Amino acid sequence: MASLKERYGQTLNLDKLTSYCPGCGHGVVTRLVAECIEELDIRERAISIVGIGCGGFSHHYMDIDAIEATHGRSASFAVGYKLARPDRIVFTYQGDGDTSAIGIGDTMHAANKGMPLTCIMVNNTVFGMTGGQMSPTTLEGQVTATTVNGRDCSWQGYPLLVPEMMRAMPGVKFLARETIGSPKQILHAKKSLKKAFECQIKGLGFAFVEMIVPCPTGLKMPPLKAYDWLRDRMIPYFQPQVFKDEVE
Ligand SMILES: Cc1ncc(C[n+]2csc(CCOP(=O)(O)OP(=O)(O)O)c2C)c(N)n1
Ligand code: SF4
Ligand SMILES: [Mg+2]
Repeated sequence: MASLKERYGQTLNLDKLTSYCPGCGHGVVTRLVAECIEELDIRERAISIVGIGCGGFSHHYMDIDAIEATHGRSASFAVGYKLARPDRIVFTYQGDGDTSAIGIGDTMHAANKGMPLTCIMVNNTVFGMTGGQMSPTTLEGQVTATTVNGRDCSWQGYPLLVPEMMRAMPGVKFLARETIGSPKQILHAKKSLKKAFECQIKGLGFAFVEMIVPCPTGLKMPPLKAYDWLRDRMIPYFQPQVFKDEVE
């Protein structure tokens, strides 16, 4: 019988037990990223720059180089690293809080520079790691640890649509929002993640993929209910689409 390494390749580290909660979207995204790296044969060149949040453990489950950036600063770390080592395939793996709250300036300026980088934002609409507080992407009316009566957009602002904010930037060459609510959506998401890496391999410019996923613990729901919530509440607002594809 084939060993796990023979079946799944070198990138996915199956020796490590995951820290993700049952039903957490990070598990699926981490797996997809590892599969893309393996299939593109870039494991030796890839470096993951993780943010602070539950996805900050994603590099534990891949046998690749990694840097743990300070909260919100992954995109700036990536810019610096790529300038020093243009031969490397540099990608960020961050949550919605990391990318779009404390890190929104870093994210937008990195995108606007148009350097060949791959940035992955895993949006579960809460600060998962710290106990499910409101993040910039929390939906209108969504109850969180800090919006106990639901987010009131009249004074707390509206959920940020990060890819839409990048759309007009000429240096952004691949831009997509994907989700993981069904096998079909997962396969589509993998295509976009792969293109976001290919965009960098070909030296075309900045690539960004937002992944819409559930955080059952932050939502205080069992996994299946959290997936219903993903379908019924998150997807209608955060509509999956490929905004830009200049990779072909
Ligand atoms: C400078 C700084 N401020 C605040 C924190 C506390 N903190 C840790 S993780 C986190 C938010 C994580 O949320 P997100 O990026 O959405 O990731 P998730 O856990 O939901 O995947 C915060 C605010 C920190 N570590 N450093
Ligand atoms: S708290 Fe949420 S984001 Fe963090 S591991 Fe658990 S389900 Fe995933
Ligand atoms: Mg989050």
